[in-house]
Amino acid sequence: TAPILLADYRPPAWTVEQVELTFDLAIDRAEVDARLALRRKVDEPIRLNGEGLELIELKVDGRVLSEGEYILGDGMLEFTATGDTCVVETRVALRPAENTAFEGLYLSGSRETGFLLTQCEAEGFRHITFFPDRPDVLSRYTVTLRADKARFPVLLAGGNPDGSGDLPEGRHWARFVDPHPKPSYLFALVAGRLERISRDHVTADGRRVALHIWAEPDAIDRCDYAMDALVRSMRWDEDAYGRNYDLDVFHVVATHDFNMGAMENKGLNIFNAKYLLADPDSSTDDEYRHVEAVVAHEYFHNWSGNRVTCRDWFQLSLKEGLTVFREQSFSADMNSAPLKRIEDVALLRRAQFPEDAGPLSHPVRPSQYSEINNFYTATVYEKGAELVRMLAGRLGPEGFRQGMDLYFARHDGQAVTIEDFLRALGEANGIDLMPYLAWYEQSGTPRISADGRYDAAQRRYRLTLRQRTPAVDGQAARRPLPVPVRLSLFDPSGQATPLRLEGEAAPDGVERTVVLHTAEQVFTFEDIAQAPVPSLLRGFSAPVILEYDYAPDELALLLRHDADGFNRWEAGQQLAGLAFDDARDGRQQGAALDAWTTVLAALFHDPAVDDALLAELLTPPGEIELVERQPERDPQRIRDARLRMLGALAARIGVPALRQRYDALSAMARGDLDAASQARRQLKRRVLDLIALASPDDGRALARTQYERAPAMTDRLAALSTLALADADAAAEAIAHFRRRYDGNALALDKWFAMQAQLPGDSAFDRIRSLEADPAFTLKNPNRVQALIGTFARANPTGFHRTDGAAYRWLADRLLAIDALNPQVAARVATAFNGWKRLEPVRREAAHAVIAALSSRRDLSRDLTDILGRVAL
Ligand code: B3K
Ligand code: ZN
Repeated sequence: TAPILLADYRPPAWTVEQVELTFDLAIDRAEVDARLALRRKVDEPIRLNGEGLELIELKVDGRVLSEGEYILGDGMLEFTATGDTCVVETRVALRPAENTAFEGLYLSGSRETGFLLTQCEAEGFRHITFFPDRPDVLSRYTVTLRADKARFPVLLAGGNPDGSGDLPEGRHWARFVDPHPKPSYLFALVAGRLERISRDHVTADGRRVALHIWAEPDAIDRCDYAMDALVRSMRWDEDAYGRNYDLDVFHVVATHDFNMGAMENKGLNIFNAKYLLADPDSSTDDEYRHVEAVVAHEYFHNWSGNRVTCRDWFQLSLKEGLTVFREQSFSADMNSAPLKRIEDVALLRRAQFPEDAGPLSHPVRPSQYSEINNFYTATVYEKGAELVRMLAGRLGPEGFRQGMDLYFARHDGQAVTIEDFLRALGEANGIDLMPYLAWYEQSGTPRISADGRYDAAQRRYRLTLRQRTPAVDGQAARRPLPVPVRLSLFDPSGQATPLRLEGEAAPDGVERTVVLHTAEQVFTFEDIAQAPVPSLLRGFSAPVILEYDYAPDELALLLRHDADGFNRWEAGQQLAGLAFDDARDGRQQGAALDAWTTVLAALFHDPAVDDALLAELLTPPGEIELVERQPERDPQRIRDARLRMLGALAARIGVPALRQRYDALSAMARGDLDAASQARRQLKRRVLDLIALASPDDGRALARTQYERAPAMTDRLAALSTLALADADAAAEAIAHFRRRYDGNALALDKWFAMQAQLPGDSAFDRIRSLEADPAFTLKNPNRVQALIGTFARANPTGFHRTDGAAYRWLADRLLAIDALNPQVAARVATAFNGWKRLEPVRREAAHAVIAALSSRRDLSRDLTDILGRVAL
C-alpha cells in the first residue's frame, strides 16, 4: 500500500457533530449502534473508516440502504447523501475475545474473570464502528453501555455520568455524556468486575472532581501511590500552566494487557498496570518514579492533546513532545531537577540517538508513513520534548508561560499543527520562532564541533562553533538549525569567569547562551585572564552531539568543579568515554583512564557530593552507547573493555573503602521512598557492583545477604542481578526462590524474566530458550514479550549478537508468531534490528540474511512489514 503523505493533507469532507453510541457488551460478541449527525464541508460522498466490522444495518436519514447503495471494502464504507447535513445510523457486531491485537474493543484477562476495554489511538476506533477516524473530526459523544449485571457490574465511558439503571434478564445500563468535542481516538469504555479507590479534588477554578482508580480485586491495594501522583499532577498543572480539569469525574483503569504505557482517553485514562500499580514489595524505586511520571503525562494530555489536539498524525509530537516536556518539568519539581535532567538525557542517548543514526531515522514531524503506530518513537517523544525545551529556554519561564496561555486560549477545541504551536509561542513574545520548524522537519542528530583559541596578549577567547547533520539514508542536505549553546568558562582553579562578549560594555554573568544560526560562527569573549576550560551545552541546551577535543585533565577539572549538575555528570561521561578507549586499546596506564579513576576516587570520599549524584557519576555510559565509539561493532569487545575500566575504578577506590561505604549504606537501609533513601539504594547498588568486580567472593556473599534481608524490591532485585551477573549458577537458588515468591504477581515476574534476559555472554541464548518454557511465559501478553524477548534483543548485546546468528533466526521466528497475534508488539520488538548495518562483518551478514528472508514474506502485518522494509534498506 502507498504511504500516506503530509503533503496530501485535506480537511475532512464531512464532519460529525454529534455521536450517539449504544453498546450491548458480552465477551464473545458485542453489538454497537451508532447514530452520527454529519455536516458536509465539501461536495463529496460520505466515507467512513471501518475494519473487521460485521455490518448488520446501515440507515441514512432513517432509510435503510440496500446493498447496491453503498460500497464496502478496503477498510471503507462509502455512500452518497444529498443535503448538507445527514444522520447516519449503523449497527455492527464485534468479537472482543478474539481480538488479540489489543486495538479496538478487547478482553483483558481470562474469559471468566477478565474485563472488556478499548484502545483507539491511533486508528482503533474504526475497529469499533464506522466513522471518519481521523483526529481533525471533533464530535460530542453520548455513550450508553448495556451488559449483564453480574458479569459486568462496572460500566464506564468517558464524560460525565448521565444515568444508569436495571434492565430485564439481569442486565443493566449506564450512560455518559462528554460535553467537550473530541476526536475518535480519545473514545474509551471499560466493563467488568473492577474495584476502585476514590478521592475528591477541587480544582483551582472551583470544580469538585471525583477521582477513581480502578483495578482488578487483587491489585486494588496497589493504587494509592498512583492516586497521590494524580492529585499532585492536577495541582501542578493548575499552578505551573493554569490548566484545570474540566469534567466532574476522572477515571483511571489498570490492565495487564496493553500494547504501550498508558492512554489519555478523555475522562477515562487506561494504564498498563506496569505504570499504575506500585507497592514496596513488588516495585523498584525506578518504577515508583515511572508511575508518577506516566500518571502525570496522561493527565497533562487533557490539555496538551485533548482540549487542543492534532490536525493529523504527522503532528503527533505536537501533543507527545509537549506532554513529555511537561511531564519532565513536573518530575523535576517533584524530585531532583539535575538528576531528572541526567536521566532524560541518558534516555535520549540510549534510545533516540541510535534510532536517529540508523535506517529507522525520521524527523520529529515525519512527512510520510505507512503505519502510524510505528511512529510512537523516541524521536517523536523524547527528541520532541527536547525541541519544546529549547523553545522554552529561548522564551524564558514567563515568556513560555505566556506563549502556552495563548496556545491554549487560541486553539481550545481545535485540531492544530506544529506551525500553530510555534506561531502562538512566538506571537505572545513578539519573536519569530519559525526558524525552529527546521528542527521538526529534519532527521538526524546534529553535530556541533567547538574549537576554542585563547590569545594571551589580547586576553581574548575565541570560540568557533560549527554545525553539520550527517544525512541518514540519502535524505536531502540539511539546513543549518538554530542551536542554543549555554556555556561557562572555567579558569584553571575551577572558578567560572565573568563573560563579556565582544562589543558589550560589561560582563553579563558567568553563564551565557549563545545561539548558532549558521553553519559556522565565532563568539569572542573579552577580558579572559587565563586560558579557560569551556563548559559547553550546559543542561544539554540542545539535542546534539558535541565534539570538542577535551584533554583528560580538562574534563577532570569540570568533573570536580562544574556547578551545573548536569554538565558535571556530562564531563564524567566524556571522560569515561576516553577512559573506555584506553581500556579497549589496552592502555592500562592511559591518561584518561587514570584521570577518570583518580577523580572519581576523590569524589567518592568527598562529603559534598550527595549519594544520588555519586551513584550517577560512578556509572559510565552503557554498552549500547559505547558502541558508538566503535566503527565496527563487536559487542563482546565493548563489554570486556567496559568491565576493565570499571575494574580499574574499583581497584583505585579500593575494596576496603567500598566495603566501608557499603556497610554504612546498608546500616541505614529501610524500605522508605523518600529521595535520600532512594539515593542510598542507588549508590549501594553501584558500590556492590564495584565490589563484585574487584573481589568476586565478597561481592557474592554481600549480594546473597542483601537478597535475603532486603526490605523491598529495589534491594532485592539489585542483589539478585549482581549475584546472577557474578555467577549465574551460584544464583540459581535465589532465582528459583524469587520465582516462587512472586508466582502470580505478573509485574514482579516480568522483572524476573527481564533480569535474566540481560545476563550476558554465550550462555544467554540457551537461558532464553529455557525461560520461554516457563509456564508463566506467553506470547499473548505484551509485557511478558517485552520483558523476555524485547529485553534480550535490545539490552543484551553480547547474548543477542552471536556470531552464529542463532539468536537472529530465533527472533525472526518469534516475530512471525507474535505478528499473527499482535502486529503492534511485533513491530516494536523488530526495531531491535535497527543497528545491524554497523555490526562487524560476520554478525552483519548473519543479521542481513535473516532480515532479508523475513521481510520478503507476504503474510506479515502492515506494522511489521513497514519496520522490516525500512530496517532492511
Ligand atoms: N498517546 C498514547 C500512545 C498511543 C499509542 C498508539 N499506538 C500514550 C501517550 O503517549 O500518552
Ligand atoms: Zn503521550
